[in-house]
Amino acid sequence: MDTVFALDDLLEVDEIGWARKARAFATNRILPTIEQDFEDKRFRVELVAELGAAGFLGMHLDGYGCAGAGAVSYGLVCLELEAADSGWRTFVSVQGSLAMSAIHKYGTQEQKLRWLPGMAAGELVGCFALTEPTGGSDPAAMKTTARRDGDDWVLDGCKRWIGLASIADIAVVWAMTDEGVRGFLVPTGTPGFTATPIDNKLSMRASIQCDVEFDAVRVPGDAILPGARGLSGPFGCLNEARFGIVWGAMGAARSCLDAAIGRSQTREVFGKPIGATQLIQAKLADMLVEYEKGVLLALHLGRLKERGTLTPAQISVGKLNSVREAILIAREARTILGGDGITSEFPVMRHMANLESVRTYEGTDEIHQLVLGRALTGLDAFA
Ligand code: TGC
Repeated sequence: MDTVFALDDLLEVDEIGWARKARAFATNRILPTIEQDFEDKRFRVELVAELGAAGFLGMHLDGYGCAGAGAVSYGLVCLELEAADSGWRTFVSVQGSLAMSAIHKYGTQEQKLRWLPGMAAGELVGCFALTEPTGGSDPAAMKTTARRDGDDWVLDGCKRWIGLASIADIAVVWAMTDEGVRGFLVPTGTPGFTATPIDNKLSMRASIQCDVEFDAVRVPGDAILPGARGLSGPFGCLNEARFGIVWGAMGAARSCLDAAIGRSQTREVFGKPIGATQLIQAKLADMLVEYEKGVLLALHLGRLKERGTLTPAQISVGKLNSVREAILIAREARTILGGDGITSEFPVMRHMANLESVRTYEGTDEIHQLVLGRALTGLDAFA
């Protein structure tokens, strides 16, 4: 099921090319094993280099081996990958939108040359350590510290829900210093750095999220990202990742809608396919309307991003809408599938479970509501 509004008519030829490439990757490399991988809690690390070879890692960045593609192309790739599984879109987000973006935006030339080409190729993996065990919504309250010791920095503290940390080569770590929040590049082999995968997840099971500890982790003075000062540093990267989610969640929604349409044509109840009943058609129509609206909103935000005018509040509109509606579409799809909808014969429960994570990371629904409330009223309701 592609958009009934002929989305391709609104896209450039190269954008359609990126989308087709990502759909082929998802179809051939992710979908054949994803149900079993989800069941087995298996992250197929061998696909990382293939994603790099396809040009998907840091694809919206310029130079250093990155593809330099437009925002809409990047969004379409996120949509196609997340139509297979949110875990793989998350991988591309953490690597490209968070870790690589941080180095690209705030790093020295030396740091960029050291890390970005290998990360773009999928030879090196990065992670982005911001969220702490006490919660992710208020990074201003972070307890992880970095203190000067001679020419070095010494980091202490804990982070939680850090994607890829146990397989990462380099961690972008946000820590409180005497001069506020700063970012550091910490090779994960540094003594005192420990990453432990969180094992009891019922969502995002085909991807890796970790607890991370810093026990007197010593890095040289030039490990600091000089271009990032204060929380605008990590938030600038979260903007990139949230933008990818605006598109990605619609991919999960499309997959659920596809499953529901297909099943409605074959599942017979009361002597005819349920797709021939008005109740089911009404559900499918409502799901389609929200999917089409979500994709068109994503495209609008993508065009604003390409023009350089996209604001954080506009990203909040997109993230809030896409994930919320994708969850509703997944739930409605499940009802159309009946009891079979709770099995792994269909992708719907897997998407539904994954989307609960997507709803929570990169700013919860409530955080985005408050960002928008502040934009509308000029009044800050966070504290
Ligand atoms: P506030 O006073 O609003 O701002 C502090 C400074 O940050 C700037 N800023 C932004 N800059 C760029 N983009 C944005 N979206 C920005 N939002 C704020 C702001 O201009 C200010 O700069 P400056 O230079 O004046 O200091 O800060 P606040 O503490 O009141 O923030 C409020 C709030 C709630 C919006 C913010 O804290 C927030 O967005 N919270 C949610 C954080 C979040 O999304 N956490 C989840 C991260 S997911 C994760 O860590 C896992 S990574 C994925 C993985 O590994 O799998």
